Parts: sequence; C-alpha cells; structure tokens
Amino acid sequence: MPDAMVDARASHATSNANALEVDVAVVGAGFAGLYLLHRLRKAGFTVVALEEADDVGGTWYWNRYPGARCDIQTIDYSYTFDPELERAWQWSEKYATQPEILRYFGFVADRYDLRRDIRFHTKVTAANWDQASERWRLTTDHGAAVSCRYYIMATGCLSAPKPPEIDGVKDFTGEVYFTGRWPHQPVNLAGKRVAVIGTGSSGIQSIPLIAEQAAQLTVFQRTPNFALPAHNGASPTDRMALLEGDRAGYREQARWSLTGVPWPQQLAVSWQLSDAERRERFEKAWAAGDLVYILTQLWADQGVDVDGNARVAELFREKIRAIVKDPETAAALTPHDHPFGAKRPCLDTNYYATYNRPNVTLVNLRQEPIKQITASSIKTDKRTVDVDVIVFATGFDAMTGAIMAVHPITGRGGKSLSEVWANGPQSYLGLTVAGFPNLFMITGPGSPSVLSNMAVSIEQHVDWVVDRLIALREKGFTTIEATETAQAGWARHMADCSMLTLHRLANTWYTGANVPGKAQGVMPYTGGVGPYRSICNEIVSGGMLGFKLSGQNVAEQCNDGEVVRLQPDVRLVLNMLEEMKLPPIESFGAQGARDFVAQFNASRPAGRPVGEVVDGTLPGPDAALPYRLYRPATPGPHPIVVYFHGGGWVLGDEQSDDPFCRDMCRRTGMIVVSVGYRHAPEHRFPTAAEDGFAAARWIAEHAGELGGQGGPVLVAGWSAGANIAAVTCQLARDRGGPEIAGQLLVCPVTDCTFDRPSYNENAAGYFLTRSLMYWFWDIYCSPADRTDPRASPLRGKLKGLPPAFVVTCEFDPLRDEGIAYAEALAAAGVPVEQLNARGHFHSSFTMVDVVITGVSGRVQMAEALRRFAGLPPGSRQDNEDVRRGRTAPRHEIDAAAK
Ligand code: N01
Repeated sequence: MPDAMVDARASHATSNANALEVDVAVVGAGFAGLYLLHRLRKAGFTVVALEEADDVGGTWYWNRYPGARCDIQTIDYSYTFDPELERAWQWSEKYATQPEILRYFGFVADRYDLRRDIRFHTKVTAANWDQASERWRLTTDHGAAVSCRYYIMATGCLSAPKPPEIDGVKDFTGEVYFTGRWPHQPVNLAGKRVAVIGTGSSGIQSIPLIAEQAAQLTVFQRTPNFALPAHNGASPTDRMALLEGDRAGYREQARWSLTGVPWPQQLAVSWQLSDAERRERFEKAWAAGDLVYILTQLWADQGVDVDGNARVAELFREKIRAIVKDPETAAALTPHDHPFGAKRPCLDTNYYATYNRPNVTLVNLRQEPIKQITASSIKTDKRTVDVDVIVFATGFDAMTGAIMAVHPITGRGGKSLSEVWANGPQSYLGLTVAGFPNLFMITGPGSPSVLSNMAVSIEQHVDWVVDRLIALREKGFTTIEATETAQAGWARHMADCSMLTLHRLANTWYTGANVPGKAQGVMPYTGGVGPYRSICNEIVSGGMLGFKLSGQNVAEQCNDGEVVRLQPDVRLVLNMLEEMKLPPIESFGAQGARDFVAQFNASRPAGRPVGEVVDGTLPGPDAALPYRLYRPATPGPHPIVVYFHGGGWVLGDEQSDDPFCRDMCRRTGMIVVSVGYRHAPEHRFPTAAEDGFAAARWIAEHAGELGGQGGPVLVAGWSAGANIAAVTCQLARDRGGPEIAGQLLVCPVTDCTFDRPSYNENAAGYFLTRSLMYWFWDIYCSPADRTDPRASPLRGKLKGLPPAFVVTCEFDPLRDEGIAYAEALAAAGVPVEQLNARGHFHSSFTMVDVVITGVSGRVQMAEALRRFAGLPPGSRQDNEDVRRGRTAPRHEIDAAAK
C-alpha cells in the first residue's frame, strides 16, 4: 500500500524497472519531513519521503511510553508556516501528550495531502553519490530503489535508540520495553515488579505513572538530573495573550531569540542580586513550570558562568531535599556533577514525590553499579532485585546516530560518512558535509537543533534548504557542496561558541558521552537560534559563501571562505554597535568623545565585587593624580599592579576600566591601582608617559601605606594605557627604579607608523578604527615627537626590561605593532609570553562579562602576573578555565565532578 501511494502521485516522478526517479528524497516523516514535503511540492519538485514507521509523526510515533509529552509549551512547539493551520488547530494543554501531538501530525499530513508522497515501512539501507549522473542512489528494504538529485535527512536528533550496554540483557525472560520503542498496544504493569533503568527525560516522565500501576518499582539511576515541575494544565493566559495579541510578531521574535522561544534576554547578573531577589526569581520560575524560562530568565550569567550557575543549582537542590522525605534517597537524587542546563534538564509531574511512595525504591548506580541482568533479576554490587518487567529509558545515539549509524552513506570518491565522522561530526552549518554533494541534514550536528525549540529550528532549516534548491534550479546549478575551508571554519566557530556556555562541562548525549566509544565534543551549535539564522542568511547574501555550485550549462561557482572568523560574542557586540549607527567617535571632539565613552561605560555590566575599592590621589610630576585602588577580599599584604586605562591618551579615567581592574584583582589576588594620568589635548606628550612613570614610582614607594607588599610592583595597561605601561618600564630601568617585576601589555600602542598590515586589514568595522588612531596620535603627540621612545616604546632600548606578557587581538589595527614589540623584547633577551587572541577585537578583554570568550585570555593574563610576582598558580577554577580555553571543547566531566 505505501508503494501504491507513491505510485499514485500526481507529480512528475518517473519510475523505471530499477528505481523511482525524483528530484528530492527525504528520509523521515516527522516534524521536519512533513514540512519538507509540503514546501518541496509547493516549489514544484518531485519528491518522495521514506519512512520506517507505518505512519507520520517521527519521534512522536515511536515514543509512546506512559507520560510522554512535549516539554516546550505546545503553543511554541507547532508549525508556524501557515497562519491558517495555526487557527485550525487548538492545543488542549500547556504540554500536549504524545497522542495529541501524533494527532496533530496526522492532521497536518491530511490537510496538505502529504501521505501520498510518503513510502511507509521503508528503511533506506544505503545511499551512494553517483558522480556521473550527479544523483544519489538509495537502496531500501521495501520497494524500488530511489534515484534523486538531492538527499535530505529529516531523521531527527533523538531517533536511534542506544543499546543498554548491560551484560545479560538477552537472558532476561520477563517483559522488556524501551521507552523509545514503546508498543502500540496497551502495556499492563499492574501488580508487577518493574525496573526502570535511566533517569533522563523519558525515565522522569514515565516513572511516576509506572509507580502508580506497578506493585513494586525499582529505579536504577546512574546520573541524577535536574527536573522542574511542569504544572501542566491549560496554556498560561499570559503566553496565550502574547501570542494572540500579535501572532506574527510573536513568531518572528521566536525566530530571532536565542532558544526559539520568545523570552527577553536577561540583563541582571547574579552577583548584582541579593539572596532574596535570587530566591524570588527562582520561586517564580519553579511555579511557572517552564524549562526555557528557568534556563534563561533567572539571571544573565546562569548559563555561561560557573558561579552564576551554581546559584541556580543550589536552589534546585534545596527543592529536591524539601520534597523527598528519605534523606539518603534525596541525596542520591540531587545532581552535583554537572551545571544546571549543561545536561538536558527534565520537566516532570510528581517525579521527586514518587520516591516517597512505599512501592518505589531508588538504586544509586554510582554506589552499586549493575553487574548483570539474569533471567529474572537485576544484580548490582550490593543486591539482587527480582523483577517481572524491565523498562529501558536509556536514551539515544543522539544527533549522529540516525544519520550515520542507520545506513551507510557514501559521498564523492567513495568516501563514507562514518569514516569522515570517525572523530566526531564535521559539517558546514549542521546542514551539509564537504565531500557529500547535494546531501542536507535538517537540524544536524553543528546547528542549534536540540538546544532550541526544535519547531523553530526545523522550519528555519527547511526554508533555507528549499529556498536554496529553488535558487539553484533558477540558475541552472545541479550540485551544491560545502568547501573544506568553510567546514573547517565552522568547526572553529563551533569550538568558539562552545566556550560561551557550560554544556562542555557535562557528560551528556550533547557531547556523545552517553555512547561508549563515541567521539566526544559538544555537537549542537551553542551560539543561539537568532545568531545562527543571521549567519545562514549572510551566507546567501554573500553569494553562497563556503559553497561550490556546479551545473552542466553554467560556469562553476565557488565562493570559498569562512563565514564567521570573529568570536561569537564579539560578533554580537559589533553587530549591536553597527545597528546603533554611531558617528565616528573622533567627530565628537575630545570632550564629546569623553562624554560618549562615559555614557557607553555606564551601560555595561558592573564589575564583580572585590574586597574593597578606595579612591585617592597621589602626587604626580606637577599635579595631583587621582587613582582607584582595588583590594582583594583575602588578607594582605598583597603585591601591587599599577594599571593604566585605555583611551588613546585622550579619553577615559581611573574608573573607566573598572570591570577589567576588578577582574584582574579577583583573579590575581593582588591590589590593582588604576591611575588617572592626564590627557591630551590639554596635556600633550609626554605628560601621560611622565605621569605614568611618576605614579608607578610613588605607588612602589608607598606600597605599605596602600596595604600592599613592599618590593617590586607590576605594571599593566590596555591600549594607550599599555603604551604607558611599556614606557614606564623603560623609564624605571633608566631612571633608577621603581623595581618592576613584570609587565602586562594588552593590545599596546608601541609604534607611530601605520603601515603594518593590521592597520589596513582592520581599518574599519572593529570599533577602534584607523582614523580614530590617527586622531588620537594627532591630539597626543606632534609628528616630530612620535619617534621618542616615550611615545613609541618599540623604538627604545629593550634590553634589561622586566618580563612581559603581551596580548594582541586578531581584529585590531594595533595587532602587528603589539606582536612586533613582543618579538623585539624577546630578541633583546627579555622573557616574553604572547597571547595572540584569535577572533577578538581591541576591546575584547576589557569588556568583562560581555565578551565571555575573553575569560580564558584574562585567566592567562592573571596567571602571568602571578608568575611575575612569584606567586603560585591561581585558583583551581581559574586553571581549569585556562585549560579549557586552550583545549578543544571536549567535555570535562572529571574536572567538573571533582
Ligand atoms: O535519554 P537520556 P531520554 N546503565 O539520554 C541512563 C528528549 N526527550 O530518552 O545520565 C545505566 O536523557 C542515563 O544515565 P547517564 C530530551 O531532549 C524529550 O530520557 O548517561 N543507566 C540516563 O539517565 C532528552 O534529553 C522529552 O549517566 C544508563 C538515561 O539512561 C532526550 O530526548 C521526553 C545506561 C538516559 O537518558 C533523551 O531523553 C523524552 C546504562 N548502561 C525525551 N545507559 C520531552 O519531554 C544510559 N543510562 C519532549
């Protein structure tokens, strides 16, 4: 019958004895497959969908276990491509049940008459790219082979169940069920002794209902999870009002949000809130029963910072302890080995309370691992549990399983996808793979997929792919393939993004850690739905950047390159600045520019707390200079870092790099004294340099009064401040002190010429522009003075200077003169360490808590200062950050657990 359906189709597919010929073959008739069918047919492509099941629904067809529901609010987990469809279907609950969701897919399939192009009961057994005909050849286990121009995997991220990997499963003579392959007929558990293995979303949803039926339920838990009560019922009136008030606007906001659900971005960070405020926010989220809300709406740093996250996790743990009566069971159910949200949290109904029932026992596999399953029992290290039924809620070979493991896919030159992905999935955008022309994946690894509302991500992918196929057809192209450069660039961007969030710190199916032997690394794109969408759009507007297109009657097109070279958060900052359409800073004049910078700084997140902040003045060469001192919370005396702020010798003051100074104070455990040196044009060269030197000398001489340690000081600075720090070191060497133990130069100005490549490459678009630097130099220093080493320290004598840590950023006009200074120092015998920060711009490291990917760089700076001061390495957490920053984004569960 399914074949008959395909054969009866009205479109132009042709069959021959060997194969059905179509433009596009789609695997899967779930959320993605159905929408693909609809769009492709509407666009005039001949298409067949191949589906293993006997009906539509994908994951919702297979996952029929008790309690199966969606855990994104159903109003958000729906198709949005057709407003009439939205009006025609009403969800009955906030979180619809699996049967209702399945009915929805049936409704959609009928409404658009999709079934006639779906061949059910059909598994693809192999897919091979035939270069000669530029077509994919598919073999199946049912019906004719398929020949298609384009092959699209709409196979879902969680559709290949994972074997349980426990000895003796086959020996068990009782009933065995997998949540991911639950029978269609009713399962009667009444009066039976049931075991559930696994406490992910499937286990947590099913356990309370199984407990109500079973005589005895034993839950075997390896890793406790965070679960939030769903408080299911009618859709919340506030969300419904938002949706119904402006449906199109609501949907559009979802498309550009970070998660695919339209919640605003939180701005308040956890340390700005009191305990009571944090608790109030948490209680509100607990009562709301919404995972996306609790994952995003508590405070801005909850998903990106270990400390901010720990504050959520602890409130969660309190809840578990309050609900579960037996303290030992409560302790076993309480997660400690991963940040909240780094492992997929669950939405539950009565989950924790279920453990208060007399017929429910929890077995903590961390203390007593399963040894074996026998004919009638499960044996752990410590006990034997006799059972009649085992329910495996053990999860999936996620993201890659359904693509790679289900059937061999062979691309150009006979390359197999499993070989190409042996060390982890490689893709361009999670949509395509180099070497596999005309193959697309919907929500594949490398796209936001499972870290988003799948409904939004699926529609975005389907629209992007179908629009591309239409464009290719219009231009006469018949193949499309990602380039190796683009794919490698995407891998780098993925790695950069994975440093933004805490997902890398947990052992999960997001990282492949749940499948023994699987290559590990964060598989979904962690940069967010909206940013991802804008990248996909940019690829199109940039002339299909990163793709090779060919066709028999058109010239080949290959617009090779990387789509994102900036760090993801730098890109967001720069996009935001671009949207502000600011006039060039230099057009404000000196005072106007100062006012602008002050206003800009006022809008940034406040720096984190330190032990004490003291404002004072010190005697400069011929005027008092203000300073701001940051003291650590630890007992002193501490070594002192003399710090010079940035601002082109024209802008800023002792407070303007406040977040960076606080960060350095906290990470180094040292006093940081930020000096308010005088500025041009009121005080031109060499005032700033002489003020800097005088301040360093005074601070060194008065270290004790400042609560600091006697002996050498350290100097540090950013931008023009780093210029002053470098000059201070030269003057201190030549003028008999102060003794300086080390210098940290962040994006320093070191020379007065503008001819190095970085001045041209980064002349505009990265906030600090070439023309702004011209302006700064003109205001500060006459051309005749510029070669003076007090203006251009690169031209000074470098021998005998204190050890240096020099930081440069890839997208900074000053990059090459910073590198030149580091190289010249090294050539002069000065110990130098260099950090060339890829993807960063001039302000990356001082935008603390905005440019999160700058953390590992700042940790390295702090460690360098500690080394210069003769202190041991900093905190364990800091060192972990460094290690993470320097290593590929592999999950690091051991470190996190310890
Ligand atoms: O699978 P899981 P799932 N011995 O991998 C344990 C989505 N989903 O089917 O954590 C003992 O999360 C394993 O332990 P550990 C959702 O995205 C959505 O529950 O690896 N235990 C874990 O506890 C979800 O995240 C809904 O240490 C073993 C459990 O089994 C994803 O699907 C509903 C084991 C597996 O949990 C997967 O959820 C359901 C072994 N050998 C699912 N092997 C909605 O509500 C594994 N485990 C929409």
